[in-house]
Amino acid sequence: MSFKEYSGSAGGWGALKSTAEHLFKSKNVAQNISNLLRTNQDHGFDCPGCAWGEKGVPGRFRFCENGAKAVNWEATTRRVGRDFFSQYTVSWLNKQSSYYLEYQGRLAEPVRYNAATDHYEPIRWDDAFNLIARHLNALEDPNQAEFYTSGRTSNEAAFLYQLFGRRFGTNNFPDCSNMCHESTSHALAQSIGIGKGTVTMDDFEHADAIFLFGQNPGTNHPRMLETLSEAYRRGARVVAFNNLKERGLERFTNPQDPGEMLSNGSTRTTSDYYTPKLGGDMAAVRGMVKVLAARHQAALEKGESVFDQAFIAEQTEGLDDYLAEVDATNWAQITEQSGLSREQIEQAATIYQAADRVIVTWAMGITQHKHSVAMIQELVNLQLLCGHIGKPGAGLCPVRGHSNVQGDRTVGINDKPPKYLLDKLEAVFGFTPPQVPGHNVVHAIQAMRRGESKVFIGLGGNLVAAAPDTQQVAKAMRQCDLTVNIATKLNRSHVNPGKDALILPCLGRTDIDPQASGPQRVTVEDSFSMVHASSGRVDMSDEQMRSEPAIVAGIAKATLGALNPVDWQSLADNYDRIRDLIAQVIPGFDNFNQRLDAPGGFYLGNSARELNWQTANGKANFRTNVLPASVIPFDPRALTKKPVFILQSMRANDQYNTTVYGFDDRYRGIHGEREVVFLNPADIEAQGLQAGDRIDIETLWTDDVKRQVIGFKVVPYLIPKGNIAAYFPESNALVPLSSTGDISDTPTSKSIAVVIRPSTLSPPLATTVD
Ligand SMILES: Nc1nc2c(c(=O)[nH]1)N[C@H]1C(S)=C(S)[C@@H](COP(=O)(O)OP(=O)(O)OC[C@H]3O[C@@H](n4cnc5c(=O)[nH]c(N)nc54)[C@H](O)[C@@H]3O)O[C@H]1N2
Ligand SMILES: Nc1nc2c(c(=O)[nH]1)N[C@H]1C(S)=C(S)[C@@H](COP(=O)(O)OP(=O)(O)OC[C@H]3O[C@@H](n4cnc5c(=O)[nH]c(N)nc54)[C@H](O)[C@@H]3O)O[C@H]1N2
Ligand SMILES: [Mo]
Repeated sequence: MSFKEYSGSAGGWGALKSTAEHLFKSKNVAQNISNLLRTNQDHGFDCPGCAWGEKGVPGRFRFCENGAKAVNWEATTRRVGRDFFSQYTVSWLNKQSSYYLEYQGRLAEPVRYNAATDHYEPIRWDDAFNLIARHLNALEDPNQAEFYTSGRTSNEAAFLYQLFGRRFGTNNFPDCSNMCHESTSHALAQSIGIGKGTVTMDDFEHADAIFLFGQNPGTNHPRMLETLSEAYRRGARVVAFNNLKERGLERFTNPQDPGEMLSNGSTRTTSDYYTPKLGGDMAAVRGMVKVLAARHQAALEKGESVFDQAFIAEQTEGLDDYLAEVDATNWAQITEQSGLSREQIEQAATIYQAADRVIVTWAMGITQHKHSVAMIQELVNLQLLCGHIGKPGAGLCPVRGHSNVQGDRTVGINDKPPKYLLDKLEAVFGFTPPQVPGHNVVHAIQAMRRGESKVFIGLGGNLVAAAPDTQQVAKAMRQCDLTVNIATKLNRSHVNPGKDALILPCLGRTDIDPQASGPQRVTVEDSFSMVHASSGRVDMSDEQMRSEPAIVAGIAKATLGALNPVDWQSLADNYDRIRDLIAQVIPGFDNFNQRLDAPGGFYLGNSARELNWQTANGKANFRTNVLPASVIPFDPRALTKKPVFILQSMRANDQYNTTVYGFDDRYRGIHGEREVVFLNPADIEAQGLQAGDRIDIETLWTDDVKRQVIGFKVVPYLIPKGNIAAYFPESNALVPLSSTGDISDTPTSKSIAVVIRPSTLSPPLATTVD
């Protein structure tokens, strides 16, 4: 069986070609090229793509294929307004693909759902705000409202939103990060006292080894490839642990390097590649520690050491317990769960041991499992053993997703708010915020489904398509008395309206944001805790969209009336005033407005990097977790005699989460379709299938709900036997909402037990409507 492998490197001419195609498709070419030139520049806008950082080299054109697509998608001249909505019923729109919905253009005016006609109809902004106020104030309890946030929202909008929600009386702030790096936040808080990464961009220039776990930077953080290839070029070991062979983790041609482009050259991005089984990384790292511990014992006899004993003695607690557990873990379990041989694990340990400075990075391949918190703590344990936190060139680097998901949490989007935040809000604004934790994404959906939560407000995002059990979430939305979506583009959540429903069109990152005091800038925080300003370029003065802060302020003012803790209008008039409030409430933001003027913004700092451990015992903690009995959320063998496969859901190259830009995933050799499933060739053969066959996939889970997708095309791929992969959001129908990570409640989107069968039906959704 042959692979239709992508022959090029990641980046390079393929990326340029793909970008050019997307530029022309958006029908706004000149403006878009000018936009690209301003992405991530001082005085430009922050890229609405990923949360990778930027090295401050002013004046340089920072090209990234997927950032370009994100900019381009937003800056289209196509519009979705009253004519569009009068033409199509909501039921008809709900039958169209995600691509079709978003491709129609930017949402142009506020609209309200009319259930009698099944159409959205225009509504004035003030009427929309008053309608929301009426619904919210009619609730028996403020906890019947859900305030969802997606991570593209600016610090300013997010801060106002949490202030409003808490003054209204709830901590119900479900957030996209609940489906993303929530496991990271929990794991790191327990281990090192802060839920963020400890490294800065500079550290990558000094690392001797970079270990990457469960992420696909070629597609999701393309600017990271430049960092990795530079590290490789200067002799650092770059070691990937990935369930799949990903092209971006092999070779990269930097589109910003004319020499490399013209010579068709490329640089490797990794020196070593391991393909563990899904969920097997904890076992792999446990194995590495077992090897290192044995070598450490042997070294001690010669008066040497492998571990950093001074660091361990001064900075940490819990070593003995942890090493006892490592000792008790047997190799059979390690190799079985990881799918790696003992030799491979020894080899990885040797690379690790030889490096004086190690960075460990990770993303969704690590965070979306049942045992993710334990898995991340195992990564931290490894780094603590050798003192690889708090020195240059070493540390922990969870690579965030949405461009401001980290910042939104920093400024208060948190269903479990820390006490200092609530106390500060009380001191500054003179009201007592609700003290009990609110709903995360899973709890919010369950509460809506039970009819307990009645109003849903989404500040960006697309919960229906992003969350598990798509049909259940759609029903949950439809049961609400009111759904409100503040958004740039039409999506699946909007076409599953509540009994009453609003779509409120907002300005995006690329747009100029004019307010009473002049054009405004907003701020975001990247994965390296750098806070910087972003100001858009596209003139929207003839349009009806409003900025996110202005919309939140409008809703708050209408709803709270006499309870208003602030003058919302004056805050919306001038975002400097919002930043002055953030400076008063959130640690690290003193002189916020002044510090923003520094090129590249400012660094918020990280306590763990300073060896200041904000944990209960004031130490960095080795966390002792037993390897799970099984890496999947439950044992499905009682349910079937058929072979069970473990499915991961992941992103293709032409998408941004639920936003589908196109139907290619060129690094994986996929063109023109998304309903594909990647299998090991041996599994394909054993199942009596052939490449190109269509199969149905059905979930095995503890309840009686039938979860299936049909007609997915079989693609042979380098993936461990027993593991399969498909794209999200299509595969979200297979993820059970109640299958969540321990402690974090993150849906286990990388670990779904399924059975497969040859398909007899064709897929239900049109996928290529233009
Ligand atoms: N262009 C683009 N950029 C994006 C996004 C996008 O959709 N498009 N999304 C943004 C967001 S919100 C996020 S969170 C990030 C996501 O960035 P990633 O985490 O890179 O996203 P995924 O596509 O989910 O990829 C998961 C990767 O982990 C691997 N993997 C899966 N399970 C395992 C496992 O158990 N072990 C190991 N070792 N590997 C595993 C998969 O093979 C895949 O390469 O990207 C952000 N950037
Ligand atoms: N099965 C599976 N499910 C997953 C994942 C997975 O790997 N597998 N990944 C999860 C992860 S990591 C994440 S982060 C979530 C993402 O979940 P969300 O953040 O909810 O989803 P997005 O697709 O990023 O949201 C896209 C919508 O945001 C709106 N939008 C875009 N820009 C702006 C803006 O500037 N302002 C406003 N107000 N709206 C805007 C547009 O209307 C667009 O349709 O999905 C999660 N779901
Ligand atoms: Mo994410």
